[in-house]
Amino acid sequence: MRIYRSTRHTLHTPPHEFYDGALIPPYESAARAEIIDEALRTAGYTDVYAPQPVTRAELERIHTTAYLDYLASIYPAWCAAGGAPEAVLPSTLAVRWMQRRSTNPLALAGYYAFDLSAPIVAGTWEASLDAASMAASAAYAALVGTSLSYARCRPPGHHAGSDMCGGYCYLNNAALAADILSQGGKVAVLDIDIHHGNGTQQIFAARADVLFVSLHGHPDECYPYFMGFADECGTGDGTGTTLNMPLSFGCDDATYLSHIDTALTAIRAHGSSALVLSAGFDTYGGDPLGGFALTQECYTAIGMRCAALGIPIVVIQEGGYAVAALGDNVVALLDGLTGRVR
Ligand code: SP5
Ligand code: ZN
Repeated sequence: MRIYRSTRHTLHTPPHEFYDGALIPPYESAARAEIIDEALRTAGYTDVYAPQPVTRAELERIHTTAYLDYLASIYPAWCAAGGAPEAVLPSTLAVRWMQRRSTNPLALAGYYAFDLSAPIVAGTWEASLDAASMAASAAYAALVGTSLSYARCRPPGHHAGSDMCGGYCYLNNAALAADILSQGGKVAVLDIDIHHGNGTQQIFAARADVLFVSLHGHPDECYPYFMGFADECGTGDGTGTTLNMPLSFGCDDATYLSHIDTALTAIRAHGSSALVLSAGFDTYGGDPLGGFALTQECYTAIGMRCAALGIPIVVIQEGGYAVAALGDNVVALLDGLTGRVR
C-alpha cells in the first residue's frame, strides 16, 4: 500500500472558523494530519511517497477556470480591498435570486463559497494544491497497477463543487482522483464521511461513467442540510449514477454495515473498474461534528468489504475531528483494506 503525504498542509492554518454563530478555533487542524502520520508510522505503514504536482489541465476538468483563478489570487486581493488579514471569510453569500457575479474581492468571497466554514489564508491555495496532488498521484499509481493507495489529504475536498468552496474544502481531491481513474474505465466514489459529499455529487451529477454513492447523516439533522436526500439520482446522462443513503443520527455499526453492503452491490452493478473511497471518520462515536456511533472496529469491517470488490482502491482522507482517535481509525480502515490482522 502506498501512502501519499506532505507537510505543506501546515501552510493552511486559519486562526478561526465561523460555527453556529461564533468564531471558534478550527476543528479542521494540522494536528489531524500529524496524528494520522504518527499512527501510520507506528502501525508499520511506511511506504510513503511525495506527490507529483497536479496540473492546471487536470484541475480544470473538475473545477472552473474562474474558480481556480479566484482561489489562487483572492488572499492578497482581499487584504488590498480592506478585508481582515486573518482570513478571507465572506459576510454576504450569493444565494438563489441574488447571484450576479461581482469583481469586488470582498464580494467574490461570497460568490465562490456556500458557507462560512472555508476560511482562506495566505497558504490555503498552496496547501490545497498539495492535497489535490496527493489524490492525483494516488490515482495515477492505481492506473498503472497499484492496488491500494492512501492520500492523506489536508485540507479535505468532498464539499468543494466545480466553483465553490465550503465545509473546510477548496479543491475536490476525491473527484480529481475519480476523474483521472476514469481514463481506465468506469469508476465508483464511495463517500463514508458523515457529511454528504455535496461537491462530489455536483461535479459528477451528469456523468454515467462515475457512480457516486454516499452514506451520511440525514440532511434534516446533518450538515450540509440542503443536499443528500435519497431522491437525488443524477441528471441527464448521469441519471441513475447518484445514490444517496441518508441515515439517522445514532447509527450503529450493524446498521451502517448493512448500508455499506447495499452500496457495494450498486458499485458491482455499475461495473466500476476502480474505487475512490472518500474516507471521513466523523462517523466515529463522539466526533464533535458528527452524530453516529461507529466504533474503531467498524472501519476495519468497511475496509474488508471494500477490498472484496477486487478492484484498485484509492483512499482519500476527508473529515474526522475526534482527533485523539483519528489516527487509530485510519489504521483500522487500512488494516481492513489490506487484510492485515492485529
Ligand atoms: C470535510 C468535513 O467533514 N467538513 C465538515 C464541515 C462542517 N461544518 C460545520 C458543521 C456545523 C454543524 N453543527 C452541528 C453541531 C453538532 N454538535
Ligand atoms: Zn465530514
